[in-house]
Amino acid sequence: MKLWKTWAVAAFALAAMAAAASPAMKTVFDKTYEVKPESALGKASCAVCHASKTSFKKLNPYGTEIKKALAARKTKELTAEVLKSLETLDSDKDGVKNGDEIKGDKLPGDPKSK
Ligand SMILES: [Ca+2]
Repeated sequence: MKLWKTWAVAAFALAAMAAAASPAMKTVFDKTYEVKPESALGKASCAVCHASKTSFKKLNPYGTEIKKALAARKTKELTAEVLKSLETLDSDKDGVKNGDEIKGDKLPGDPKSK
């Protein structure tokens, strides 16, 4: 009985981790745009889409548009196609399109970075 409880807790924890946005999403982004660890995008890491590196519950404007695009596709799996579909948008409204910001190693979810 005790062992079963331990297993249930572990399974729940794993499920919770899978539901949260995940290093897997960052991997897709990094692969799609060939992000180098020493670049601004590489250093921003999770903060490319999240409000900060430590505040994962909040998304920045770019992360919010990714979330919308995934919801529209009824999926939770981030793909290169989803990312590319957002390149012509200007998520943080700083006048520079997401695709151009990413190519220029700027943050598409931070209006102070363009
Ligand atoms: Ca922008």
